[in-house]
Amino acid sequence: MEPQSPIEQPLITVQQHILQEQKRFPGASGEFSWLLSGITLATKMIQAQVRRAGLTDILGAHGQVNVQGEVQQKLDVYANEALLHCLRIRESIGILASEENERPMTVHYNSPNARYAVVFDPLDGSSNIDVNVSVGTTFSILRRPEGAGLDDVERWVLQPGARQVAAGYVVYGSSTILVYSVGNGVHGFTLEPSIGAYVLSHENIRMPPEGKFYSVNEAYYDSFPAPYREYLNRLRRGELGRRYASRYIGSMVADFHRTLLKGGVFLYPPTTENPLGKLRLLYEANPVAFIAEQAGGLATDGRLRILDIEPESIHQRTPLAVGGTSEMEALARVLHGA
Ligand code: P6P
Repeated sequence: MEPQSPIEQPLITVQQHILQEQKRFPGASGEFSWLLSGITLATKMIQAQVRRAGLTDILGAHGQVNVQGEVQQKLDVYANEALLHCLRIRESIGILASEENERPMTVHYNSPNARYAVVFDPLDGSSNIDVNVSVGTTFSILRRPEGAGLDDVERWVLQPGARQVAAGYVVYGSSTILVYSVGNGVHGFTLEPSIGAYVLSHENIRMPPEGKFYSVNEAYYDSFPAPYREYLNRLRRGELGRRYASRYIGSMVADFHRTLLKGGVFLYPPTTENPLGKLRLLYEANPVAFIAEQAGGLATDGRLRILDIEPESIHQRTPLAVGGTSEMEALARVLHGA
């Protein structure tokens, strides 16, 4: 009798999965999987620091103020450097744009193979680092527009989210999970620390059409536009056909990840302080909207489908509501006066 294998089922790593997905891109020479492996490597480096944040002097403010006017936490700086380091050596990348940098970076200036732009938020939710709350990395991959030269930086990145060729995020939480899509469904990989590999743990994730949580910062309730207040009241009163509980972590990636797996709705409406919304279109809303739609959910800015918004600037903000079809259709009815 064959000895029992200690491994009950085959391990599929994210690299194997990417190679399988790669076959969907005719003519792709493996450069796409090489690009994505730069992201997976950088996030392993980041998670190793996030896990040790309280043990080294890496915790706490870096002292610099970033382009967002936010005091940079040292881990923000480290995460940004890790991603820039791992990605700038991928010859298929022409442009790198980060939440931490005012301007995009041009790499591989002369390479004809430089055909992708990667836009990312290296450490979303970083204000939560000091209190050990989940934080995350988001990324969005765009193809160079026809005829755009490397000096045409804005054209590479100012594309509607519908043109993303891939997008995803990593949540550094109770475990480290990478969720990504190349337009063929959504798949999650949990980091197995003992082997240092992201292993397939959530194949073909589908967002439940109806959930039991709504997720919003209720402290700003009075400053939300009236339709959003009415929507939240209906959720609270059970008028959408079920009782809802409230969950809000304050890290978009963690709040969205729960919404993706459990359903419901996550929203950051316009507020008095942020009349155009707080979240960033290119590297927060777009990756999340791409994943949500690939998993059967919806994402809007209250008027438009997030993925249809034509960006005008790299760090532009947008209102965001993302969730299952039931909650999102109910929001659309309220926003249209029903
Ligand atoms: P508020 C974190 O700073 C972040 O950019 C998102 O990750 C998060 O969803 C949002 O801001 C939280 O903002 O105003 O509720 O603290």
